[in-house]
Amino acid sequence: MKKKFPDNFLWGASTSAYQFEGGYNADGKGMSIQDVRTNIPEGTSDFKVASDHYNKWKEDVKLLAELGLKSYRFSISWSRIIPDGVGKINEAGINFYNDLINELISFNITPIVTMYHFDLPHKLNINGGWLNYDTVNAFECYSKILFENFGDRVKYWLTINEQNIMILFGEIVGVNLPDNGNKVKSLYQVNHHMMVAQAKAINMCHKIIPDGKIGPAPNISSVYAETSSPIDNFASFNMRVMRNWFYLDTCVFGKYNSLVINYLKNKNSMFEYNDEDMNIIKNAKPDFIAFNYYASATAKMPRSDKDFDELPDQQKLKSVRNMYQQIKNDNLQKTEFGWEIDPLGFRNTLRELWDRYNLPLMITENGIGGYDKLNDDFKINDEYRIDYYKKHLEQLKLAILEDNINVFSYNPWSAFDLVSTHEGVKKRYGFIYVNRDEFDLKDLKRYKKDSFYWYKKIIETNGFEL
Ligand code: BGP
Repeated sequence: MKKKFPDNFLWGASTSAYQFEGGYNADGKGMSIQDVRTNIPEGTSDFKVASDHYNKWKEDVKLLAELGLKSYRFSISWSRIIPDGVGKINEAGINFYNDLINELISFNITPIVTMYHFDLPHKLNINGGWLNYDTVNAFECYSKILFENFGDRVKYWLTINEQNIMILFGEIVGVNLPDNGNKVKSLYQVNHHMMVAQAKAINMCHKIIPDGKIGPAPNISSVYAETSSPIDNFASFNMRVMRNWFYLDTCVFGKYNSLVINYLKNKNSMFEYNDEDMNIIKNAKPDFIAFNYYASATAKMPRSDKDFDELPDQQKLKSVRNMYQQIKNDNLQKTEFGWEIDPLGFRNTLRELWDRYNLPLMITENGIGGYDKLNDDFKINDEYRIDYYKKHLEQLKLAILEDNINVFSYNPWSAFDLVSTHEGVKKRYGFIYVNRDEFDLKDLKRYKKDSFYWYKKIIETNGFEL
């Protein structure tokens, strides 16, 4: 393990606009679906102020520079740039991101920009959201504006964050996808529209930014079978395809995975598409695959219809009748919030991705949420986070140095504490603590956690010191 990561490896960290910026209605910003969200779980904060990065961006970048980051992955809020999703541009929004990008570059931090992270402009949503093909065209216009305004300095672009999670569990992350009566068909129709939108953005990026690189950013997990019985292996294969490969195959190979298409046809839920869409998808070539990894997944096959029917709602949400049931893995430790921890699963996932697609890989999220506490001496002891990162980075190192996988950037979630998608401010992920509680905004001051100093050292030694 006493080796370095490759030269020029982009050590980074991540955030997303609606979870971090606040300023939800500042300077002409339009509402996004996250700003008007009604399904915020009781006892958790909304996203209106978040970590107030909109006002503190300059001091925040300074902290990122002190951490030693080589890259910073953040998202642009579509409704800050175009308040209604289409039409009028909000110059103040353009200025905000110009300032942020310039500041990052002045510290030699490479910006990695997510174009869309769960925050569709509300106006577009009212008009049918992603079920309406107009949103595809709106995304294309939005992407053109991004590339024209920021493409001279931003060379790494991510299209849509966790498209697969939005399709599979959209409600949890605050994305209520429209339903035309046949829910499964509507979901896959939305997915198809996102696929076309993504492909158009890829093509546009290559046209406008000749040295620009762009890729998808799904959440990818290796999937284990609960037992070695053939039927559970069958289920884990189904889950792997439905959760992971369906999304990436479309983007990389330019065609839909036939297992999922057969499933949809058998359910009379096949979405609509035409040759023109498929040509656009086929011609768009991503330059890399970015992905978020938190833990592996485990699947079994319910032994009967009755078994499936009797599953608790939460479990049903994560399962697909006659295909798979996602279950807990007793071999794995859990975080304070019950998420599984599987560092070797990280390497497994990297190996599977590399084996299947052979494209350069970037990690856009990986991390652990916990209840961090600001002590009287203003220190935050998050040893458990250091342990999580250490074990994952060891596996990443092996994947790069032993498996020879081309991974060029690691951007853990998250740089700063921010509002979790559905578990509030109390679930903290950052290297940098933000002093606010769920409903008490306090002074929003930033404090460096123990993990900050640890990660800084890792970056300084280019991974040698793991
Ligand atoms: C991913 C999202 C992030 C982030 C993270 C942690 O799904 O891309 O936006 O929040 O997971 O999830 P959570 O906030 O639900 O703990």
